[in-house]
Amino acid sequence: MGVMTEIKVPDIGDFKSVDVIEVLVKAGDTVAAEQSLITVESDKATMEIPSSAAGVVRELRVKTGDKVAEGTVIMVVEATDAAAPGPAPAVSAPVAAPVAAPVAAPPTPAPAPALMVSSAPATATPGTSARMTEAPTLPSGPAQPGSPQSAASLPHASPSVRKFARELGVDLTAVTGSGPKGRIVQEDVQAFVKSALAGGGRPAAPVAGEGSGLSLLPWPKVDFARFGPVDVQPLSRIKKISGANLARNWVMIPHVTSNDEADVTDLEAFRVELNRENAKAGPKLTMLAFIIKACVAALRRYPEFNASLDGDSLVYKRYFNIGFAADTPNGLVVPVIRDADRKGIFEIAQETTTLSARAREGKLAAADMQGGTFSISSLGGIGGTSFTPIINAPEVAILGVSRSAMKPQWDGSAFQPRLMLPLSLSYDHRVIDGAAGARFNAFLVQVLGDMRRTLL
Ligand code: CAO
Repeated sequence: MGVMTEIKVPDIGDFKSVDVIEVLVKAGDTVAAEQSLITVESDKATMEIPSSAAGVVRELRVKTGDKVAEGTVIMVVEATDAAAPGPAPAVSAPVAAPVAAPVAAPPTPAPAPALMVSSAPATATPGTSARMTEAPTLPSGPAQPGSPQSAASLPHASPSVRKFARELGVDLTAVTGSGPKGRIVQEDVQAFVKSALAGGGRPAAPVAGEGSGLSLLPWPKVDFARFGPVDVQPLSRIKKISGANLARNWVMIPHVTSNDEADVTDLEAFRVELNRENAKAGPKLTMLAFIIKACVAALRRYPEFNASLDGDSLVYKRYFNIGFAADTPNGLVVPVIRDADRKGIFEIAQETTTLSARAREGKLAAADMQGGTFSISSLGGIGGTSFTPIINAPEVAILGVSRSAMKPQWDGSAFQPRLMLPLSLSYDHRVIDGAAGARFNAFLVQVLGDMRRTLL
């Protein structure tokens, strides 16, 4: 039986307690001196801890997720003749494979005594036997093609994962990390390769002219607390769900937003008059209720706006369910007025009032938000002159409404003060041509200018 040696975490500089994020060997493995045993991570850095002795791993004392500090025993190694230090340790062997992607991590440096494979400048206290890799802070803009990527813009991954990616020719900037703080783990690289192979693509970065995936850079990681005090609040459940939907819709739908203005002077006077007459009896008539009715008329006239894409087909819906964005303390929700074509202005006004109250109380049922065919996002009560509403997939268009304002309008002989309502129509350009978008808006302008047109 050989001599048993405890392998301990060495002096790791300023880092008192760090997380074990990878264990690179298992009981029974033969390790060489300087071979990386575990990867640890602090708030700001990752590092691999090398073995200070050669031998066979007899006892593993740490696992992924443990916290370790200087002096923590990582494992017990039994010295054997066969385990003499070799030039090519199993885990940190120099990488012979070429780096396929131009922005992959730089090649592995020549092995240095007691230093791990690292692709970033060392920041550990001199004399320690572990080299630190600063957790990358990524630029918000894209890397310049062909330019070497600085250590500060490297994706967040441990050195062994970088090595693994290099061996497979994977550009880590194209891989989404599933580990804590978005760290890329080995499984992410494997999943990336599998999906690239399944799609017939290549794991390396896309080449100009090839129609491949988005290949986005990982999200910038910034230690905000370095620049001043911060508060961290978890996102609400609604924000998480709506955020994921908005992000998908924004990147997958080619949006075009067409802006116009409707003269609602007469309509507003009519609305105010009706509200005065019905002050005690009915619900308050809102501009939104009239806009919903006007949209139904426009959707009847231009049915492709009331449709959804289904593969290579367009599904035209013969019902008119109009969603409206409601701002709530917990985030945005879109309740739906069903069969708005069969409802009068008072009924629609009553429903929008009830649904938005329920939305603010967090009491909407799932069914209240389903089956929409077209949406309206009205910010008119708040302000603004125009904006780009994001299409609520699988719908193909959404109308944004901003604050109406008195503006001078030329009537052919003089300027007249008129109440103008800004309309911002976003539509899916795969389904709707620019001319159709402008026509839809122009029709809405006509209808809102004279609601009698809804009778036609
Ligand atoms: N221009 C000027 N004033 C307007 C207006 C417009 N386009 N629309 C409404 N207003 C005024 C109303 O006249 C009313 O004023 P008074 O209180 O003096 O009568 C006030 O704004 C409130 O309007 P309202 O009671 O009619 O409510 P609404 O129908 O405009 O809004 C709702 C209801 C649910 C749409 C709104 O509460 C809301 O949540 N809006 C935000 C939607 C949102 O967040 N969209 C962004 C999504 S991202 O695309």
